[in-house]
Amino acid sequence: MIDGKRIAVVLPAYNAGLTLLRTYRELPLDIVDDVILTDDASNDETSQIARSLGIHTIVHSKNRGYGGNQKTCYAAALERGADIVVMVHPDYQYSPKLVLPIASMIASGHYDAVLASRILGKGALAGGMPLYKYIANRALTFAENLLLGQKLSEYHTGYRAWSRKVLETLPLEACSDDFVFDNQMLAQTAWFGFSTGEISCPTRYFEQASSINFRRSCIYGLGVLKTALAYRLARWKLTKPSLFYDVSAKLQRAVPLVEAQAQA
Ligand SMILES: Nc1nc2c(ncn2[C@@H]2O[C@H](COP(=O)(O)OP(=O)(O)O)[C@@H](O)[C@H]2O)c(=O)[nH]1
Ligand SMILES: [Mg+2]
Repeated sequence: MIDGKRIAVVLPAYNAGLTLLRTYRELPLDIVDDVILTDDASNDETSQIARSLGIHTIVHSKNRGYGGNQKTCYAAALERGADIVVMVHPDYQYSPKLVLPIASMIASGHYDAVLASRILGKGALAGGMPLYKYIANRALTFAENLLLGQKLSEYHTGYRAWSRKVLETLPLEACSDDFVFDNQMLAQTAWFGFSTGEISCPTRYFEQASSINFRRSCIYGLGVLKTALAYRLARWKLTKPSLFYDVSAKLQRAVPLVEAQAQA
């Protein structure tokens, strides 16, 4: 708890067996009330390890994709009463020790969402981020800041936090089940007028922490540009994309959870 607010950490996992324990061990469990892992049909021991650690574990019967996995995470966190939800990749790429300051920024009431940025503080290249990913990150961020009217240092981190209000308001079911989910969610956050803060975070690149190849990264990059353009056109009232207008697409709480748990 922070200031009487219930803190959940959600871990969207895919083949995280080799890094989950290290990630979990560094969580500040004294202030974290709930840890939830959703296993997107991994081929390894992810769910067994998660259960052995006492983590609330949900297993998808088949691979839904990175975005689909996060939808399950957030639905579960809301269902279990979270006031603040911190999402961190369980691949030990980001420092779990920062959950306290990240969640505190939301508990303060100043921010609705918080991103742990690898770009603030110059840590990305030092942490081993490949140069092509760094350049793409900077270029996409520049374009997005222009089109979304924001001033963020990056939009691509796998470490982010949300207030309950954000998760209950955004039409997250209208977002993709693929990697571009992260970006669409941030565009929705801006669209619905929520404020986003940032904190700097060290990053680590090693084999198990980074598996997305060049081709998938390019698909993601194009999706990011499409999302930012959609936002700008919608702001200019030229289009009404479901990403921003389909208010019926709020997170379906029970349905995916029942399906996921029944198959576990
Ligand atoms: N649900 C799901 N997650 C995936 C899949 N492939 C990768 N991920 C996760 O997506 C996240 C980002 O991928 P990662 O390879 O770490 O990217 P990078 O760190 O940006 O190079 C990680 O937490 C992966 O476990 C997948 O097929 N399904
Ligand atoms: Mg990673």
